[in-house]
Amino acid sequence: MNNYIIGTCGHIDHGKTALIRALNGYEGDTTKEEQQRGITIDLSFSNLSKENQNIAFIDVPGHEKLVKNMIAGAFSFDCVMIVVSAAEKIMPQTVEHLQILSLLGVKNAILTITKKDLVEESALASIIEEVESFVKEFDFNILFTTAVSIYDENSIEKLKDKLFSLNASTKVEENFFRYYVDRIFSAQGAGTIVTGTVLGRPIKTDDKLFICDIKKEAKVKNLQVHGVDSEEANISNRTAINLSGIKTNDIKKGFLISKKGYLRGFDTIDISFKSLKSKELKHNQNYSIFIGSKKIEGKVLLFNSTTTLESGFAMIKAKEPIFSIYKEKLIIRQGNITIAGGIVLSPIVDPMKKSQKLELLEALENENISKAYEILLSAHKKGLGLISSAQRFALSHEKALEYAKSLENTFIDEKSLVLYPLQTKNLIKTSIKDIYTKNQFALLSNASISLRMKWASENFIQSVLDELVEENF
Ligand SMILES: Nc1nc2c(ncn2[C@@H]2O[C@H](COP(=O)(O)OP(=O)(O)OP(=O)(O)O)[C@@H](O)[C@H]2O)c(=O)[nH]1
Ligand SMILES: [Mg+2]
Repeated sequence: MNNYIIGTCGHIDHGKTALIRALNGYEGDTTKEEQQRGITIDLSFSNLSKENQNIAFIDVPGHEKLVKNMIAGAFSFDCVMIVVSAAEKIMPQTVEHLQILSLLGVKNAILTITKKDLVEESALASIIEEVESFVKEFDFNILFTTAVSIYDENSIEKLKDKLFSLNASTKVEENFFRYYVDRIFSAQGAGTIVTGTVLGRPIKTDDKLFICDIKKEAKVKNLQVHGVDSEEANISNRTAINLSGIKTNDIKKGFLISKKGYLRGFDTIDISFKSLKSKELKHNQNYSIFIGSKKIEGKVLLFNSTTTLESGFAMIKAKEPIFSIYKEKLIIRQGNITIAGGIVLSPIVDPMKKSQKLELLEALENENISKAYEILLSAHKKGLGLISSAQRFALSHEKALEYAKSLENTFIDEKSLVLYPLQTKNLIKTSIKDIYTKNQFALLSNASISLRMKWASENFIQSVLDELVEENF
């Protein structure tokens, strides 16, 4: 099944929700508050399918005070439908949404001019041109531009056809399942149900999942993909998971669900960032960090402790652990103001000298993974786990192994999945010689030595023993 997520963006009242209703009949804005105020407040999710194609829509609010809700949906867009009213053209939240989407790295875009019935037909061409030239200032790949009215069925049908002709899925398959919870509810007889977008690898019914934020396991009792019962949920699928073994009250919006053993949470992470035009990040100030559908409060510490910066490296010191992966995007805001966008460079922070850290961040920013491995290995003399590559470098196991094999002066233990710098052998050698000098009758085996040096794998120790034999020791 070919599927992708198209999310809306645009200023309040420009017709996002009405357009989705025209496309698939879905009635958004169903809560009492939404109906009273006549605006969208939280995200809504709906579909449009044809044959083996499914488009999942995420509709976002346009209100300036609700940008936080918009971000919680935008991180998972494969493509954005930029909705601009022909009557009002570009407005403040059109701009803010475009900025946020650019910072989140969303590239595919469809430009839809709505409410074309409200302007003279003769004026439409120049309106389209004006809006298009504004949007082109951003780094989007505009797949097509169209003008519609919900009262002109023909324009809606044409848009629908074009949407089905796209192949807009953009997500890369990471090494493991990741899923940010965006809604939680309980259903009579079923128990806890969460909804979210599948990132990374698929899941199946009966799979055991791990809720990172509360370190609890839960089992997949049932799955629904785009509203239909399903055995499996794949990348970019909007998925409802019925979880067993967990109470509804235990889960909150923004929690990250994964499989056990892949992700570690850290309350400090390293990022690179870029501020919006005429904005800056201030050293050691409090900000709200939006990552996935989660909002976290924390301080930003600029790497070189200047007072303010428009772009550079920084450390986020959060009030709770962040379960992020390499290259994951985040948005930095202060109150209701969007300040900057960030890219996670080190989701796992290792203690190291500042100069070494700078080298590591530069390597990670330039996607020089071999160099990053090298630097990390020199900081992890007692072994660097290969499993952590999934989080550190967003690499599959095979790719991580390939990189490891290309490294010089490195011992790879493929069984215990640990890398050691070759020079660490000397450490083990010295210790063996010590034992032997003290007691010539000591029984030395890889197993007995690994009891003393818990960080060293048996294979690694064996390779040292083999060398000692070769050296006639
Ligand atoms: N004349 C005309 N009115 C439209 C059209 N599309 C939407 N509207 C009207 O515009 C108003 C706002 O539409 P919504 O779809 O709620 O706007 P929205 O962008 O979802 O608003 P928020 O979610 O609050 O940001 C409603 O009264 C719609 O009926 C259109 O093509 N023509
Ligand atoms: Mg709406």
